[in-house]
Parts: sequence; C-alpha cells; structure tokens
Amino acid sequence: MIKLYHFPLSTNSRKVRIVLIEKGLEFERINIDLGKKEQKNPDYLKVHPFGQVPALDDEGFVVYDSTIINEYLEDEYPYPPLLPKDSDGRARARLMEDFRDNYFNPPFVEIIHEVRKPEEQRDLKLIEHAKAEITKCFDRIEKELQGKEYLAGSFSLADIAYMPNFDLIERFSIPVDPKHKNMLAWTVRLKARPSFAASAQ
Ligand SMILES: N[C@@H](CCC(=O)N[C@@H](CS)C(=O)NCC(=O)O)C(=O)O
Repeated sequence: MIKLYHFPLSTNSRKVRIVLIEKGLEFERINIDLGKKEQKNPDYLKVHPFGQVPALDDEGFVVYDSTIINEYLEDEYPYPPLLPKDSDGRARARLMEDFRDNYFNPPFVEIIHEVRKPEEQRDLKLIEHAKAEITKCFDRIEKELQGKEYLAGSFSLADIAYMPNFDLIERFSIPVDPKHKNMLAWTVRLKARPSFAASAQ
C-alpha cells in the first residue's frame, strides 16, 4: 500500500492527501511530528534527504516534494486525470502550481512561524507584510480565473495546490475583497469537494 509521510497541519502534506483522495487511492498515513522535529530524525532522513514532509513510498519507490509527488501520482495513476490533455493547458496548470509554491504559500509559512511565538515576541510588521503579499496574489488568481471555473480550465493539480491554504486565510483573518468574485466562487467550489474535508487530517 502507498505510505504517506506527513504532518496533518502541513499545507504541502495536504496537497498530496487531496490528490490521493481524488484518485481514490488507499494510503497509510505516517505521522512525522514537526513540533518534535521528527523530520530531522536520521531514519526519516533516509526517506527525505532534506528532512521535510511530505514524502511518499509507493511499494518501495520513494519520492518527496509535494509537487513532484503529485506529478508522480498523475503519471502512475492517470485516472481521473488531474492535468489537462493539451500541452498548453498542462503548462498553464504547472505555472499556477509554481506560483502557489513560490509566491502564495511562503508568506503563510512566515505567518505560521510568527504566531507560534509568544505574543510579545511576534513581529507584527512581518505579519502585516506577509498578509499584503498574500493579498497581491489574490489579484493574480482573480485574473487567471476570468471566464474559467478552474485555473487550467478543468479541475487540476493547480487548483489542488491552493486548497490547503483556504483554512489559513480564515484562521489568519486575511480579508478577500468582494471584488474578487471569480476567486470567491472558486473557493466555494473547491471547498465543496469531498476531498477538501476528507484531507483535513
Ligand atoms: N518544496 C517542498 C517543501 C516542503 C516543506 O516546506 N515542508 C514543510 C511542511 S509544509 C516542512 O517539512 N517543514 C519542516 C522543515 O522544513 O524542517 C514540498 O513542496 O514538499
């Protein structure tokens, strides 16, 4: 059976859980407790050389990095497809996934690090700056969704990449301007998918 090394609260772990659930794949969850730094244990470093979650073991084939894992799952278990068929659509999906990984998610990670600290030690300026960076990303997402229900046309790995961050938008009270109508409707559409609730842990 597929084994997923993950941490329930990690956004990158949830990206992979959503894909496994969308593809109807059974998997065993192996908890790597980031709070206890288990990701740096020598045994786990044999699975993931950079000591991070997620990592996946498919009958002895080990792969890490959420984006690479999801590409692997798409190649190995192509049904239901989670990338468009045409190369333009596939490239668009990958660009939006890259945007999530490199621009949208990092400010969330910064906020998570700050809110873990005792209140008096938190860098409020840094938190505000991170929130502003996230809000800038909303503008891009809104534009990308113009005339479309999903980022790459049909539901794909690109949409899935953003789903784990939806709960954090609420938790950190990041306002979404009502003018971002496409993005708000897309959020509702994605949250209604059974994989959203089923991937929470
Ligand atoms: N590019 C990697 C990033 C993985 C990553 O940053 N994982 C975080 C949790 S979401 C982690 O393991 N943090 C603990 C650490 O880096 O020590 C991916 O997409 O899998």
